Amino acid sequence: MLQFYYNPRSPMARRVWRGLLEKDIPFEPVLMNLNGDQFQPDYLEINPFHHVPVIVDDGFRMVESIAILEYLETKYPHPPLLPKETQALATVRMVQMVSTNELVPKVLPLILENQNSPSFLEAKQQVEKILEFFADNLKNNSYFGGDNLSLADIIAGTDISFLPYLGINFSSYPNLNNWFQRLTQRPSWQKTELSAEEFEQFRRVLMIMRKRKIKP
Ligand SMILES: N[C@@H](CCC(=O)N[C@@H](CS)C(=O)NCC(=O)O)C(=O)O
Repeated sequence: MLQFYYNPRSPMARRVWRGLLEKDIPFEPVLMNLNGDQFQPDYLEINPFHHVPVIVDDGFRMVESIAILEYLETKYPHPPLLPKETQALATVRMVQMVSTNELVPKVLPLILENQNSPSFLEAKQQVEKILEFFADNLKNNSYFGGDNLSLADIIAGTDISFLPYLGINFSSYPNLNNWFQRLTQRPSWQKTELSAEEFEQFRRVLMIMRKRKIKP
């Protein structure tokens, strides 16, 4: 059976977790305590970069959340998480890249910095720009690729899900707000989303990791 190395607080692991649940792929969860399990020699053999998530499927090892989701899409094509139509597919690819390359680098300053600090305010401004971009690309569709959930929804939806806990909500963008509500109602989300209390614990763990100079 496919093994899934994860920690429930890791957003990158939650991307893959949600993909597995949406596709109803049976898997064996392997819980990693990111306080040190990731540096054990056995794990470093599986992932020399000491990150979660990792999957091992029939002996085939994969790291990197997006690459893993792409692999799952090819190997377990039903239900599809990529649209077929050219522009819809291009939008999905673009949104997942924007989320990864523009939004994710702003996560740490938003979570860890004082809310009046220049780096927090700069990150917040960038996030507002990203939310506007997402809303423009979502248009009046239910999901970024059209009527059905796609990898872009899983990736961007996971990456922005902590924002409401930091006082950044989506109310200026009604279509994005409705999309986010739609996502949070899905069983895959309800099983994996962090509560406000769990988010607070996550924030504390990040602070400890930063002090110890571990990359969160
Ligand atoms: N680009 C990687 C990033 C994975 C990553 O940064 N994982 C973090 C948790 S969100 C981690 O495992 N941190 C512990 C460490 O690096 O020691 C991916 O998308 O899978």
